[in-house]
Amino acid sequence: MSKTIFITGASSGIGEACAEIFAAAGYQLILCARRQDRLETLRRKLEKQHGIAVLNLALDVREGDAVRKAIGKLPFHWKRIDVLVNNAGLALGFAPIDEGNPADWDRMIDTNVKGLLIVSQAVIPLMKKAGGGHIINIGSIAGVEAYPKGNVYCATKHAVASLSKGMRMDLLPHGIKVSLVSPGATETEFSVVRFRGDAQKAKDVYRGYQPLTGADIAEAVFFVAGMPPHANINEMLTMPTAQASATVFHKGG
Ligand code: NDP
Ligand code: 8X3
Repeated sequence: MSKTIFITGASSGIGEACAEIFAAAGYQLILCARRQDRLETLRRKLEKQHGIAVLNLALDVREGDAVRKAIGKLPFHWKRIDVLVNNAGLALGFAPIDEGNPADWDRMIDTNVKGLLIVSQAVIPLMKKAGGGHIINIGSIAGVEAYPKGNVYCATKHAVASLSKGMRMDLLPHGIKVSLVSPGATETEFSVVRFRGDAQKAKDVYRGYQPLTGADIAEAVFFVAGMPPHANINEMLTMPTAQASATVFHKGG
């Protein structure tokens, strides 16, 4: 029987690339994001290319009732979720703490931290019932070290790192693995969102060096998910070769 993976934030970037790599390996996919049109296009493409089944959930991970209802109503043969990738997330703004926008803080905390909790809490009972599973949280180099003007985004990713440790302890007796995959600079729509559609500013983030792609991180997630049942990669930090820390890059090399 083919395995099932549930990916949040599958309409773009790292999540979309995860959908591609797991579909190619024959997984059934449950894809979640707010932009239903994008999910539909992806569903049609992957079902045709790989002959697998895709179930789309047009959901905002911040909306607890809607998430719980959608997961509660999953058809019987979609209830065995082998892997959950908590990937939906965003940064908004790039400003010193005293100049930050509290509405942006709310959205980052609600999506990156509370959204991950809401989805996990809805999926864990299904994994427990099945006797196991694997939760892969997408952290960041921003969850390893803070950087100037990254304050609240970095704090949310530090929270994801800490929650991954706590979840691993709590879920240990249930055979549920918890892994943290933390990317460095990855060229997706991340910076376009952060800079509110300013494509030039977003492009500048990746100028002068080769950033990671969503596909690079999908490879890391796929590797982590493919470990044998008795082994778990607790944490994996994957960086562009030209990036040594959150702030140290070799540009123009
Ligand atoms: P993208 O902007 O390309 O993708 C973000 C995805 O998250 C989209 O599919 C978006 O879908 C989804 N999303 C955002 N908010 C919500 C929400 N409230 N409910 C459901 N889905 C949501 O960025 P990335 O692929 O780069 O980001 C994926 C993850 O990787 C994030 O957690 C990010 O913090 C992390 N990361 C990214 C790095 C980078 O340099 N790009 C580096 C380190 C970590 P939609 O808008 O359709 O809802
Ligand atoms: C995204 C990477 O360095 O912009 O998590 O925070 S960074």
